This record gives sequence, C-alpha cells and structure tokens, in this order.
Amino acid sequence: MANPRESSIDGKLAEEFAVPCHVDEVKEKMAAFASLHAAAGRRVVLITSGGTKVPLESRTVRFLDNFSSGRRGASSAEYFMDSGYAVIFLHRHRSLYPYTRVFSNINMLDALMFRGEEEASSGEVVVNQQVLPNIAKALKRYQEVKEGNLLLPIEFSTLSEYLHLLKAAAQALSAIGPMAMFYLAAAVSDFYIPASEMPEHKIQSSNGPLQLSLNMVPKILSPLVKDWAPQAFVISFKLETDASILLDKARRALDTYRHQAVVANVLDSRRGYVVVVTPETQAELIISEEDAKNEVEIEERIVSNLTSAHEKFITQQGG
Ligand code: PAZ
Repeated sequence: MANPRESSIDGKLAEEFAVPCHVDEVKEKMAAFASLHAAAGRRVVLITSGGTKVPLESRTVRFLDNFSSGRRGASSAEYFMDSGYAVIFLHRHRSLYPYTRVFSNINMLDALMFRGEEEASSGEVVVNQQVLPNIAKALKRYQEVKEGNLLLPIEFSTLSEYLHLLKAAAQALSAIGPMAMFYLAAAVSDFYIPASEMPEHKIQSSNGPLQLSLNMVPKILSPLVKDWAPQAFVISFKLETDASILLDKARRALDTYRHQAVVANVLDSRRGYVVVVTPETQAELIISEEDAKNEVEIEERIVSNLTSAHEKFITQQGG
C-alpha cells in the first residue's frame, strides 16, 4: 500500500513543479554510477550546490534567486574525492565547479600569452604562470578524477529541476544503502508559485505594483530520509543571518527529520566557522588566521569530520 505521506509529496511534486524531460535518463546514469563505485568498495556522496531559481512567469523573464556561490559544494567535492569518494555533483548551472573554482575570477585572456618573441605571428599560446600559479596541480588532479570516472556532474537551474533531480538521485542511490551520503549544501527556496498559478507571459508593469503570493515548498528532506533513501547517511545544511537562532534551528531540523547531522553556519562567517550538529554531539570547526594564511579551507575540516562519522555509521549498520 502507498505510504500516504510519500504520496502527498509525490503528488505535489508532479502537479505543481514542472518535471524536467531528462529526469529518467539522469536517474539511470546516477544509479549506474553509484552501483559501479559501490561494487568496487567506494562510497558515493551526492553533493547539492548553488542556489535555486524560482520563476515568476512560465516564459521566464523574472525570477527569485537563493544566494549561494557554489564554493562550499565545489571545494567539498574535491576533498571528498581526495578521501576516496565518488561524487555526484548536483549543482546550479554556472555556479562554482570543482578544480576550476579557483580560476573563476580570472579573465581567460589575461591568463594566456603568446610563446616567444614572435608573439601573435607564431600562433602558439601558453598559460601565464603568474596569473594561474596552480594550474598544473589542478589540471593533474582533474585528469585523474576524469580517468577514474569519480565525478558525475548534473545541473539544475530552477527549484522544480532541483526537487525532481534530488528525488531521482535519492531513489537511484537507495540501492547502495549506507554506502551513500547526501551532503545537501545547496541554498533552496522555501517559497514558490505553483505551475497552475503562474502567468505565462511577462508580468506587465503597466498593471501597477506587483503583489506576490507564494506557497511553501514541501519539505523534501522528510521523504528523502524516510522513504526514498532510508539507509543513507544524510547531512543537511542550515544557513542563518541571525547567529542567536542558528543552533536551535539546527537541533529542530534533526528532531523533525531524524537524519544524521546538520552543518550550521552564519552567512558572514561561513568561510571560517561552522558547527556540525548531530543528535549526540556538537563540533565547532574553525579556521584561524594562521590557517587562512596557509590557505586551509573549512571544507577540508567539514569533509574530514563527516567522512569519519560516515565510516562509523556504516560499521554500525553492519556494512
Ligand atoms: O555556496 P557558498 O559557499 O557561497 O555558501 C554555502 C552555503 C551558505 C549556501 C551553505 O553552507 C548552506 O548553508 N546551505 C544551506 C542553505 C539554506 O539553509 O538554505
């Protein structure tokens, strides 16, 4: 018999959020990727990264966006692969990407130059090492990752795409049980306009001031943990701007969804301070001034904390 809670969220997803046409194809790809790596004894992490976009018109000119550069997801993906994981990287189109993220602020033409005196006439172009000092290191690691088929990138832009692709990912990864980790770092809208209420054409300013009424997005963490991937190790992220409510909100999320951990962070300090909250523990991870000088990133510490916890979780599940 269908689980009524599951059916209600499934029904809402199908009715009010446009289903991306490639979702079944992507689901098969994710399932094949996960079983290939799990068969080789490798754990698989699904990382979500970047912000969702909520269209105001179906032929979209305007939309609401959730803030996220994608840096946390992209850098974490690198540290997970360094720790032996295969990564499904469900990320917002054009947000930061593993390995290329460090070059994202560089104009490509500033990073290139002609070889030798002849300049343009030689036609030979090389990388300017002053502009891109670590390019060889990043390229080497990127090629190893590609050869090992360790990274499966999947893109989303809208909230609808995100929700359907995350559901597909959860169902695809359920086959590998506790070997799967979900690392849900994307910034996801809490509000949306249902497909049935969305105007088709561009909203006209000649009609006067715009009043928006937005519905609440269904809490997808609930069916993910209980129904779609019940054996997986699930980490959600909690972002606040008011530090005084952060830990309370993180604890409430754990009580409600009964998943394994919440990584709690405040917008302004997120690069230097996070708290990993589990039902039993609370670990502060801090990047000191010295660490920052040595280019230590907080994601390295988050990933190290969570991979150890995942290891224990697998052992407890008898895996
Ligand atoms: O992508 P980024 O590095 O700029 O920021 C990361 C983050 C703040 C989006 C992430 O750590 C996070 O908290 N995500 C969950 C956001 C939320 O509560 O909706």
